[in-house]
Amino acid sequence: MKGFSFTMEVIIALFLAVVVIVALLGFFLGVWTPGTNVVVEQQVKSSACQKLISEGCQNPSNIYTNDFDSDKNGSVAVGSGVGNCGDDVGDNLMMLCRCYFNKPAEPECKELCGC
Ligand SMILES: [Ca+2]
Repeated sequence: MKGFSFTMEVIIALFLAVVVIVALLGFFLGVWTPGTNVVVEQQVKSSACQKLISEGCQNPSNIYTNDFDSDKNGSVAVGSGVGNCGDDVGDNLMMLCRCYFNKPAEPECKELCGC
């Protein structure tokens, strides 16, 4: 009987350990990673907005977001096109506003940058 109870304790301990590991993995994969992406998006936005402001708040589609897939087409290529998210129009601030910050129109995008 003592052996049985020891086995049950081990099973319960293992079960709890697995639950804790799964919870931690879920936290890191499900919560932490999107949090990191949001930080990156904010960094790209703030540096692109600084460029927009330094150029007198002109056309956001002329501000390129280097090394960031702003038009969400799966590749990084600068360009001043404007289109739907997923189209290969070029990674620029206007597409960043449209595809990541829910600001599809140019005045909204400028406002997001504090222009
Ligand atoms: Ca792209």
